[in-house]
Amino acid sequence: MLIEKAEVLVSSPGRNFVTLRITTDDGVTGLGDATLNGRELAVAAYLREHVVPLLVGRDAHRIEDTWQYLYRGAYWRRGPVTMASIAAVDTALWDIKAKVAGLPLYQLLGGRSRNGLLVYGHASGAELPELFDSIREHQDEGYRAIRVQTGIPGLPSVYGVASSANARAGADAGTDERYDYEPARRNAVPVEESWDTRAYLRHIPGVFEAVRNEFGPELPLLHDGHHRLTPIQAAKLGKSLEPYDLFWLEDVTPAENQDALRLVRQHTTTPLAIGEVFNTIWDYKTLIEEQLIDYVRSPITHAGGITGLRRIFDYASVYQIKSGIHGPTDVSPVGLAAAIHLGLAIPNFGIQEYMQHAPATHDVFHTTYSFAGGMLDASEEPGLGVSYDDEAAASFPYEAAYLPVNRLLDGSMHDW
Ligand code: EZ4
Ligand code: CO
Repeated sequence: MLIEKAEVLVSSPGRNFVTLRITTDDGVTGLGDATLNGRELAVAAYLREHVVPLLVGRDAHRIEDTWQYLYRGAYWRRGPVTMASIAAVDTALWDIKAKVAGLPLYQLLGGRSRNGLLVYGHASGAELPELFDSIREHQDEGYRAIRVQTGIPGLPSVYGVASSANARAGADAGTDERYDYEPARRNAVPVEESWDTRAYLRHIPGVFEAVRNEFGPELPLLHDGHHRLTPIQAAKLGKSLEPYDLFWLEDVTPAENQDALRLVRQHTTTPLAIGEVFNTIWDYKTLIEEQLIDYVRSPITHAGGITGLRRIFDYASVYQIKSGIHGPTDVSPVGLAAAIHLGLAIPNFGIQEYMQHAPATHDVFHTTYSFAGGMLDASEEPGLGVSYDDEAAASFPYEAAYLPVNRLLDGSMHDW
């Protein structure tokens, strides 16, 4: 079974997505997600110019060999553009293999280890009353675990806080509003936000105290620090949140420095999750071997596909570290479906992030996975169970959109 064609599909149904579709000589197709928020066209070019020509004529069944060929064979290894491209090829080939077998993909990954995937959703509010409403709305939709993000006094806009109108309705293309729940905006250049770490550290513990008082001790709560703290600030935050029993505290320090987590770990028992911007197993080496984290956050889309991420999870499982796959709306329904299949099969599943895609996204990506009772599950359709509607995609052309950048109050650039 040879690869006959590979198409790079760029569309913007609710937000920008890059999708790879591989077709074999006997007409079987597979999909892979290669969306890299704010750098979409770099991945599309990498795929079109440097990967697609290498794929045509290869044996579609040789998934591991193709992965090694694209990883080792590039000479210039790793990085989000390369690894998102490899991820798309890998996912599309798994989709094809499962379709040929006539089985849902999770069956090829070892079969079902659980009935479904516990997910968490994103509640947010500028102030406590709005946050409480958002938590209740999520509970009403079935969510059984909730990420909590709030406004910070003195800062006009803060990561993770959706404007309430958009959080309910989703944003329309071309408006000045937030871009499909997420912080990226359709704009030729990134918007600038401001940041004050001391104000954040003063405010957040009181927010969690209020949420626990309102919602009780059982509800699993999560929080995302979004890479903004120094190690000692992160240690202080983890310690100050201990009374509120978080499920996890995410991305407390900038992700490049694995050693930073050593200091954080020495000071707090709050569970730590990291890795949504990591793309290979090497980014986790110190963190996993020294047991400095509790959850691995990379998505299939950015960490070399099912082949790349499964290897990271196997390594993590040796140290009782679990999965916490990134599931924002900037991972396409193809990337999410792949995460669901992998999450059903692995022994060390932790939790799956789930932000629901906009209706326009589902006009292009027809999905078969289900969300009920706070759990995601794959369908029994062979492969990933997602198809791509070219006709619908034609009415959603790419439009530049960027994540914001952050400045401290004195104007210095800071991590966003
Ligand atoms: O900012 O996916 O945990 N989720 C996150 C996301 C990221 C975006 C970046 O593209 O941190 O909201
Ligand atoms: Co995050």
